Amino acid sequence: EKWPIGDEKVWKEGIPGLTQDTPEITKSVVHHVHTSLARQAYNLDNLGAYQAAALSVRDNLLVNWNDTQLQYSRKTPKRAYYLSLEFLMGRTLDNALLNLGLKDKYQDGITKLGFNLEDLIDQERDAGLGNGGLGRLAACYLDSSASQELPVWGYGLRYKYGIFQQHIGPDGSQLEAPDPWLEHDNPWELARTDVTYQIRFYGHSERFEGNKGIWSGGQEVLAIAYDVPIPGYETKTTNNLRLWESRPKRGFDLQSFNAGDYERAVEASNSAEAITSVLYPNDHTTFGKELRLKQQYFWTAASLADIIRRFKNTDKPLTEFPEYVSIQLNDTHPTLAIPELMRILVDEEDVPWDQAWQITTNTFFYTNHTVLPEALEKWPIPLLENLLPRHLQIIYDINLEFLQAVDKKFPGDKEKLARMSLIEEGFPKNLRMANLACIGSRKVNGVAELHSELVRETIMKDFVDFYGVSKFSNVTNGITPRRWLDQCNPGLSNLISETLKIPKAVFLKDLYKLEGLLEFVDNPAFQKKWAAVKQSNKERLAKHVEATLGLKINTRAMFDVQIKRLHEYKRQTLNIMGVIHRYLTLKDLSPAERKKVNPKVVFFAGKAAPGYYIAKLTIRLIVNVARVINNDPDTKDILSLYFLPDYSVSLAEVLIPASDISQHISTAGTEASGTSNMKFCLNGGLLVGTVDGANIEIAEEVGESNVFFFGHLTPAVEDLRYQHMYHPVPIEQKCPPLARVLNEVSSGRFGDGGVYEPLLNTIRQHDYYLLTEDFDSYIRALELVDEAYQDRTEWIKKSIRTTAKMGKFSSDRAIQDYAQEYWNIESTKVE
Ligand code: B1H
Repeated sequence: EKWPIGDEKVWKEGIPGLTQDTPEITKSVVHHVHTSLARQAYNLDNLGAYQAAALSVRDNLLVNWNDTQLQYSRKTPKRAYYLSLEFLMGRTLDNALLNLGLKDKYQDGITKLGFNLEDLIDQERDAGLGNGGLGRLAACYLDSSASQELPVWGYGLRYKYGIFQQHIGPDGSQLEAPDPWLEHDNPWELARTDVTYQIRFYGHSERFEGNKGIWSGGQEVLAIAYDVPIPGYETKTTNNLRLWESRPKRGFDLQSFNAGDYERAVEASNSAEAITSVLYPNDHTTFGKELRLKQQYFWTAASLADIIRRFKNTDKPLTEFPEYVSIQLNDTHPTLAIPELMRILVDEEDVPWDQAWQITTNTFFYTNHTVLPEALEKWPIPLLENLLPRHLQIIYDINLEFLQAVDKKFPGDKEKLARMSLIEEGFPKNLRMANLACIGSRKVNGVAELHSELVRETIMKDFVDFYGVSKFSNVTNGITPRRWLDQCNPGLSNLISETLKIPKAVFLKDLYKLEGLLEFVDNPAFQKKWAAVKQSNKERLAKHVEATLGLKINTRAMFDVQIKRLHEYKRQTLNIMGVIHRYLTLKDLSPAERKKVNPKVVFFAGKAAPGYYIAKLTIRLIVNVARVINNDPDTKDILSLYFLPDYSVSLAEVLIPASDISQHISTAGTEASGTSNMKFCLNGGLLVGTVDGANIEIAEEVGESNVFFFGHLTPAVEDLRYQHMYHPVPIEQKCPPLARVLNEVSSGRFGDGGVYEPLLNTIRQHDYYLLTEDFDSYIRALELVDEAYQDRTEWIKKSIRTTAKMGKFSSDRAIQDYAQEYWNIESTKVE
C-alpha cells in the first residue's frame, strides 16, 4: 500500500482516464462487450448490456478506489472499521452512477447503443446479504462514511447465498428458495487472491507462564478477500467493503488423500467452503448452530488479521493501536473479535496481559440493536471449548479479573456477580455475548433514544452501576438520502431542487436543508406538484405489480403499507386483524353508504424466518384474507389487500415513495429504532405508529399532529403482561371487536379456520404482544387517518411538513456522531 518503485508520473499516465464524456462512455461499454464479455452487438441482450455498463462503471470506481487507498496508506489517518455479519446493499449500478455524478452521461451513452438505462438497472440482482434493518443500516453507514470522506472500511462475509427468495405456495404459505445472486459474475467485486489468511478451528490449547497460551492443531481454512468499492457521493473518496470467502487450504489433508481416502479429503474441502455458503435467515433469534459460530470466528479472525497487518505497515508500536484503529461491533455477532485481539496480542505479539486489555478496550465499540431476550446471543460453553479452546481460556481469564473488580466495588453481592458474569450457569453453561461485548468495549450505544434508555435500564443496568453512565449512550439510526430520496424518488428530488432553487447535491449532502420546504407548505401550486409526484409514484408501483404479479391496483385509493420482517413483536397480526375488522364493518354498511367510503389499498411485504411457525402462519392468513376481500363484489372497489412476495431493497425502493401511510406498530419498547419509518417520512408518507423506537423522535421533529400515534406506552407494558399472565380476562370481555374478528377467522371465513388456531391462540391466551390492549386505539387511529385523508389539501400539507423535518434522520448525521464521539476519526480529502 506504499507507492511502488519507479516514477509516479509515469505510473499515473498509465491509468486510463476517467470515462466522463459520452463518447468515452460508449467506447468503454463497447470495449467491455467485446473483451470482458466476448460478445457482439447483434447478440447482446439487456443482461449483457447491463454487465458491460457495470464493468465500465466499475473501471471508474476502481480508479477512485486506488487513489483513496493510496491516500490512506500515505497519510495514515486514524481509521474505523465496521464489522457486520450483514450488509444489505441492494443494487449497485444506479447508486454508483448517482454517486459518481455520471447518471445523465450513461443514460445518454446507453441510449445511443440502443438500450434503455432503466431496463439495464432492472437486470441487476440485489445483493441481499442481510435480513433487515440491521444489515441495511450497515449499507447506509458505508454510503455516508464515503460521502463524508471518512476513512471507514466495512468487513463482512461473502455469502454464496444471500437472504432466501420467498415464494407463496398454492395454500398461501411462504416457500423458501436459495438466492443464487452470484450466478452471473458479480461486476461489483474484485477477488484479491493475494489477500488471504489461515483461520484455525478446533485443536488444543496449552497455557504458559502468566496468561500466555499456545493454540495448535485442529483444522485450518483459508479466508480470501473480495473487495467491493463504496463510492462517496460527489467525492473521489471510494472506500472498501471487504468480504471474506472461505476455501479449503491448498494441499488440504494430503495425508488422507495419499492414504486413498479421497472422499474424506473432499469432505474437508466441503466443510471449509460451507462456512461462507449461506446467510442465516433467523433475524432476532439465536440458534446456537456450530456453523454460525464458525462464521463469526472466521470473519472476525480474518478481519482482525487484516487490520493488524495494515497497522503494522505503519511501523507504529502496538501500544498505539487504539490511536489509529477503532472497531465498531454491529451487534454482538463480531464479539469474538475481543478475545481474538487478546489472543493475538498476548500469545503472538508478547504484549503483557494488562496492556493487551488496555489496547482492546480502547479499540472496540459495541452497538446494541435489540433488548428482546430471545435475540440476546448466547453460546454453549461446550461448543466453544471444542471449536475455540484458546479463546475460552482467555474469556475465563477476562471474566475472573472482571468479577474480582465487581466484587471489590460491590462486596458480597453474589446475585450481581451472577448477573454480570460472562458465563450463565446452567446445563450447559452459556457465554453471554452482550456482557463480553460490553466489558471489552470503550462505549456501548443503542440506536434510538428510547432504546438506549432501555439498554441502560434493563439489560445493561448492572454495568451502568459499575462503569458509570457515560459509557452508555445513544446514536439514533439514520438512512442515506442518496438512495432513499434521490435514487428511489427522482420526481420528488427534482421538485425539491426546483422549488428551493438549489442543486440536489445541496440537500443530499445536508438534509436539514429540506426545512426550506416549510415556506411552501401553503403554496397551492407547489401542493399540486407535490401531490402529482406521489400520484406518479403510485402509478409506478401499480405498473410494477401488474408486470410482476399480473394484478391491477386502484391508484386512486389511499396506499397503506407495512413492509418489514414478519415478527410477533412487529404485530403484522394487529394490522391484518384491523383489515378484517374494516372488511366486516364495510360489509355491514348499505350499498349507498359504501359508495361514500374512500377506497384503500393495503400492502404487506416481508419474509418470515423459515423456522418461525407463527410468523409463517401470519403470511398465510394475510394471503388468504386477500383472496376473499379482493374477490368480494361488495367491497373490492373500496378495500383491497396485497401481500407482495420476496420483499427486498429494490422492492422497498418502489413501495416507499408510493405510500400515503405506513405502519410501525410494534408493542411499545420492543422495536429498537426502525429505519423504514424514516424512509417513508422522507418520501412524504405519514406514519401510523406506536410510541416506540425512532417513531418518537420522528414525531418530535415533525410535530405530533403529523403522526398518528396509538397504543400503550412502554412503562405500562410490563404491568399489562403481568395482568395477562396472572389475572387473564377473556377476550370477549376485554376487546369485543377483536374477538369478533378472531371468531370469523376461526369459523373458516378465510379458508380452513383450524389452520390459524395456533396464531389466534397467541392472542387469546397470553397475548404477550398486547394486541387486545391496543386494538381499540389502533382502530381509532386508522379512523383518524381516514378522516384526515378526506381533507386532501390538509393531508398534502402534513406530507410536505413531514419531509421538510427529516434532516435529523440522514445517516450522515449518525456517522458524524460515531466519527466524533466514538471513533475519533477525521475526514481525509482524496486528491
Ligand atoms: C435489529 C437485529 C438482529 N435488531 C439478530 N436486532 C440477527 C438480531 O441474524 N441475527 O442473529 C439479525 C438481526 N436486527 C434491528 O436493527 C432492529 O430490530 C431495528 O429496530 C433497528 O432499526 C435495526 C437497525 O438498528
